[in-house]
This record gives sequence, C-alpha cells and structure tokens, in this order.
Amino acid sequence: MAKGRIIEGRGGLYTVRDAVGQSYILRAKNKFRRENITPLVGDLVEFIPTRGAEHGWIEEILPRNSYSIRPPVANITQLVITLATEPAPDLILVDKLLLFAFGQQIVPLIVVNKVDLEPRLAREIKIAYDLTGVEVLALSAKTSEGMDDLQAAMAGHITCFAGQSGVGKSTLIMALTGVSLETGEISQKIRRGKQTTRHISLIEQGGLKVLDTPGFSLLDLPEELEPEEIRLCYPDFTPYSHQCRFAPCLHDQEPDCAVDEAARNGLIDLGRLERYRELLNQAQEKWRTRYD
Ligand SMILES: Nc1nc2c(ncn2[C@@H]2O[C@H](COP(=O)(O)OP(=O)(O)OP(=O)(O)O)[C@@H](O)[C@H]2O)c(=O)[nH]1
Ligand SMILES: [Mg+2]
Ligand SMILES: [Zn+2]
Repeated sequence: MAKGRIIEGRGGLYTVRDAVGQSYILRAKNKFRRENITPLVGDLVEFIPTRGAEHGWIEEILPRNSYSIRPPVANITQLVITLATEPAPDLILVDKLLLFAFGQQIVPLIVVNKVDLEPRLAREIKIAYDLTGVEVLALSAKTSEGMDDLQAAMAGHITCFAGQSGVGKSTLIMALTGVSLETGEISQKIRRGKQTTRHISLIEQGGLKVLDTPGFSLLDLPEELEPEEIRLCYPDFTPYSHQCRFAPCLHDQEPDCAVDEAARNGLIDLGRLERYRELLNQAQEKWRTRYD
C-alpha cells in the first residue's frame, strides 16, 4: 500500500502527497466515520492510489504524535501563535493556544507581526511572556524584519500557524516559502480580518513544512482538560508556586498564595495570572456541567 501525508481536505476529499512529491485526491473509508475518526491535515496515511477517473481510498491513518481540534491538525511539532497590533490582540487566545501546545509537547513560538506599524506591542509581549520561556519574535512580513529568525526557528519542524483572522499568517507563509496564497485586507469598519483563508493546507517548500490555517477568535478549552492540570502549563508560575501555603494551590482564592503575591509585586505578569484564573473558572464550569 502507498504511504503519504494529507496536505489538504475539503468536502470529503483529501489531497495526499507521497514521499516523491506526487499528489493524489482520495476519499476516506467509511470505517473512519464509524470509528468517529476524522482524517486531519498532517496525518500520515496508507492509501490505495487513484485509478483512472476514480478517486482512491485512504485505508489507514498512522498513529498521531500530536493532535488538535482547533485548529484541526495532526502531527505538528511547532505552533506559531501569531498576533499583531491590528486586529487588536486577544491574549486569552494566546494563553489557550499555549496551554494546548504545552499539553501536547508541541513547541510554541509567539510571533508579533506588523512591527512596521508600531513596535510597542512586541515589547510588551516579550516582557509579559519572558518567564514562560517561550520565544517571542518581533516581525514584519512587510519589511522582512525578523524573518530570518523565524525561518531559523522553523528548521526541522512541522509548523502550524494559528491566530486571529488578519494578523498576517498567510502573508508570513508566503514570504517564507514563496508559495502564493490568498490574503485579505483588514476591514476598516470593524477592525477585524475577513476570514480570508478558508481551508487548512500544508505547504512544503524550501526545506520548510508549514500549515496555514483559517483565523479564529473563539477557542474552546479541550473537553478532557482537568482544571487542576492548567496550572502545570504555566512555567512562569513555578518559581513561586512551591511557596504557596496550600499544596496543591490553584492560585485562585487561597490565602497566602505566593503566585498571587509575586504578581502583585510585579515579579509575575499580572495579566497572565488574571487570564489563568479566567481559564481555570471556565474549565471548572465545564467540568461541573460535563454530564449535563
Ligand atoms: N503593515 C503590515 N501589514 C501586514 C503585514 N503582514 C500582513 N499584513 C497585512 O495584513 C492583512 C491580513 O493578512 P493575511 O495574511 O490575509 O492574514 P491572515 O492571518 O492569513 O488572515 P486569515 O486568513 O483571515 O486568518 C493583509 O492586508 C496583509 O497585507 C505586516 O507585516 N505589516
Ligand atoms: Mg490567511
Ligand atoms: Zn498559589
């Protein structure tokens, strides 16, 4: 049986590319639907190739190293969390994406694009995320500032770009790979992107493997995420968390919480702690109502 990777999927048809770069349009066997498995871009599959005008079939999906529902992708090793001055950044989205990456052993990278418009946001994000250990790059797809650093950081990875519509994901990927993609202006009226990219696609060019994804603004926490697990995905809290009076401490309402104190003294980013509490409350609510 032939082997390849899904590089695109739409309307029940999947484009699969094999090791020598040949592409096939395939359908997925019914058994996947019965087993409640959706083939994802990034999946490694075994397939029976196209015969004549007939589409071939995806027969098996090989075990996934990583898997995400939003964006729905498989086997990525790096997540580029993209933000920009315009549209206005949503840091809770950034923190949710970080949570997802840490939970799946995917290497996160934060890029602040459009620094040609103004440099302040990139500086603020670098400070706020400093203690997380996550690399933050200041970039401009327009002037090419910082693009060499991004290219270097992506070497050897299967990289997925994610973030709000209009931050410049497709523009960055075009600049990196030279492959032409559709990009869209920010709506001046609502100051938001226009959801230009409609489908996830995997692009392999010039030694890079990169997934472009449609922008989104809402991201649910993973169903199976236990509220207590969230704090384990905050490396910026760990230097203080062992000094909390309670162990374990959720750093929410507990007295003598060292993380709370560190944030009030400016040692931990206060915004990170406030958003953590918001996510914790969302997860607790979800957990309480999970059998409703
Ligand atoms: N000034 C400036 N504008 C940029 C930069 N990068 C992208 N843009 C513009 O931002 C707009 C949105 O870019 P896209 O690449 O379509 O954004 P996207 O993140 O792919 O958006 P969706 O596909 O809707 O999720 C376009 O008008 C780009 O030209 C940049 O570095 N500086
Ligand atoms: Mg796009
Ligand atoms: Zn605490």
